[in-house]
Amino acid sequence: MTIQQSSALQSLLSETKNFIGGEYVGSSASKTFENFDPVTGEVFATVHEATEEDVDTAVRAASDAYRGEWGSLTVEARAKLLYRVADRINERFDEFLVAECRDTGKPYSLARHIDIPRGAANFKIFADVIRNVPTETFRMETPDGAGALNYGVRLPKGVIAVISPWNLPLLLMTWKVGPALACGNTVVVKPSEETPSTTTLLGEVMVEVGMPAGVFNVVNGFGTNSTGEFLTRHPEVDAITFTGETITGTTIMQNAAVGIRDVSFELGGKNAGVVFADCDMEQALDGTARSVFANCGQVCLGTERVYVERPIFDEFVSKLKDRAEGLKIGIPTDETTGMGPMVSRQQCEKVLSYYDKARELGAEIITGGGVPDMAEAYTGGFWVQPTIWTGLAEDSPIVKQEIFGPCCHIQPFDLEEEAIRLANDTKYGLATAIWTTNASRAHRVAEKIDVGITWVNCWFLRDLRTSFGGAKQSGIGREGGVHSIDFYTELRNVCLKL
Ligand code: NAD
Ligand code: 6OD
Repeated sequence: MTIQQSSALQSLLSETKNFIGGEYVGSSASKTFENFDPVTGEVFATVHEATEEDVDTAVRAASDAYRGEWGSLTVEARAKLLYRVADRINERFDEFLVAECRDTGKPYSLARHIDIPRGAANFKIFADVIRNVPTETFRMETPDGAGALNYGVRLPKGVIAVISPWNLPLLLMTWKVGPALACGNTVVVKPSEETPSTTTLLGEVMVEVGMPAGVFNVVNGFGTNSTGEFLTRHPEVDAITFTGETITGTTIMQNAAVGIRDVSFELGGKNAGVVFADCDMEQALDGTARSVFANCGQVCLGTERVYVERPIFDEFVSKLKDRAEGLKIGIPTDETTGMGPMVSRQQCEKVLSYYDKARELGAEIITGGGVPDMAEAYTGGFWVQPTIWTGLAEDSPIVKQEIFGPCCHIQPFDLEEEAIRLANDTKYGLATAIWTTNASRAHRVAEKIDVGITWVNCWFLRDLRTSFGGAKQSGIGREGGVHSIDFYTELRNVCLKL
């Protein structure tokens, strides 16, 4: 499929600048880095790296906007602007699609149904939530009999630093920018260095809808000793919201400790799928295949450990293998592509190193385990095969560590308690998918697996009003619906003596 690219998009996709105070600006030190096409491995854009000075300018722009025009808008006016942002993303849908798929290599068919629509929906949902969010009131008795009224007032926190990863760039960035702005904050966003394009393009949308300058800022660059660190250390940042690896969260938390800034973290996972013999087999297979291979396995909610009740183990493994082998590996623009490349050379090498490790450890390789044959033009790209293993010990690195690739290890179990114990035997606690037609069992098991998000007979089915976040080392706090409002506002109590 070919999409006509506007000249604005073409220029953004060759030279990606920072967006500060309502304008695109280059790196003040003329520092740049390269953006690689995952399909070919070739460079397609130069990205301007925001220096410490640029980050400071962005935070000041955000701080000025917060204290200026933006801070004086009513909730209704803010909500209307956010609706305009969503509408404009939808009007420029194809440009966001091209930019997102260029950065990530993901299939158009996937981004068209998930990434771009959610990029728009994330603004509408939080415009709706902020219009409707209740505040608490408590009528209290006092010795004089007159009483007092306590009521809560929610006010924005100020300047929010948004640090986002590369796997669902637009979706995960807007998931935080939407509620932050709905609540009246301003933002400085640092997208992943691998995927700066859609976040940067959003700057144009902000100008087009009349968003006051400085409300939304983008600084491009790396993490440690670079833009991300400059941003999270900046003393005028009031709170930090981050999605990414658990280890990065540890560093950011240390920076946030200086000045006692609040954090919201959505971190890594090593999610278990639990498949009972009484499941609807086709549903469990389709859902598990999606949860393992979608987005080339680069979904934090994805399943990397599958526990299958022994009577259906062989059948399940054999049919999941068929699904893996039925996936067409291909380029984003081919509408029949089921799986694209990994996002980067580094992530590709990391996944392939786990493939080698599994072989060394004596895993039974049910399918995959290597690099697919690609046409000449794409051999420089970051390709890996969808892979399924069985037979490894539960304490092997393949079963313990987050790989973030299109692969899973499948293990049989005999008893419900055993499945729960295996699912919980991890430092992570993000998500799980349970496959059973027994409703009592579903409720029972759902309460016993220590995760923030449980799906029963489905996967990645999202109602944006619900809480989202991880237990254990998979995160701190919850976002989604009113939970996002809790993070992006300061709740104050007013006690009024009657
Ligand atoms: P990452 O932690 O390497 O990077 C995420 C972002 O943090 C990037 O923008 C990066 O530049 C920045 N960063 C890195 N070091 C930093 C530092 N010291 N200070 C400030 N910023 C810094 O993660 P990634 O590789 O981009 O994404 C994959 C990871 O994200 C996986 O672990 C995945 O599970 C996790 N993830 C979690 C969720 C969730 O909702 N829980 C969602 C998506 C991805
Ligand atoms: O759907 C969402 O809101 C969300 N935060 C998804 C996270 C996916 C992780 O890769």
